[in-house]
Amino acid sequence: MEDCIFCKITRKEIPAETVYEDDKVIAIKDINPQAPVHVLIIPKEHYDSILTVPAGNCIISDMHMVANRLALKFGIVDSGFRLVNNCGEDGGQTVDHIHYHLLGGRELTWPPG
Ligand code: IU
Repeated sequence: MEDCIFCKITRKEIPAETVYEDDKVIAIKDINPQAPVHVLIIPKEHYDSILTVPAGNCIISDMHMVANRLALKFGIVDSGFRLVNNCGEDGGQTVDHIHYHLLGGRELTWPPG
């Protein structure tokens, strides 16, 4: 996607603090962190949201596996963490390229705002 900000980040046209990368997924530090650990896990292939990922596509489980690895890397496995996908306007999605937020490093409250 030509104008998608996360596609531009995956193509390295816009700088980001990359903490993980493989052929399918990139993970970057969020520019506006909401917790001591706040990483975005982004597939390199563009999908507008979780609603447009085709059934049987492995990208969702790939993203979860990256989240597990990063939780280990950032030392938040024992304390716990949250993996969030915002979908659509009421869900708080502001970038229309599917991504998960990995949040941890502090006690997270519930329910979310
Ligand atoms: P959301 O779930 O679509 O609202 O999440 C988008 C996130 O992307 C949000 O937390 C932003 O701070 C973050 N972000 C970023 O890290 N770098 C950027 O260039 C842009 C947004 I635009």
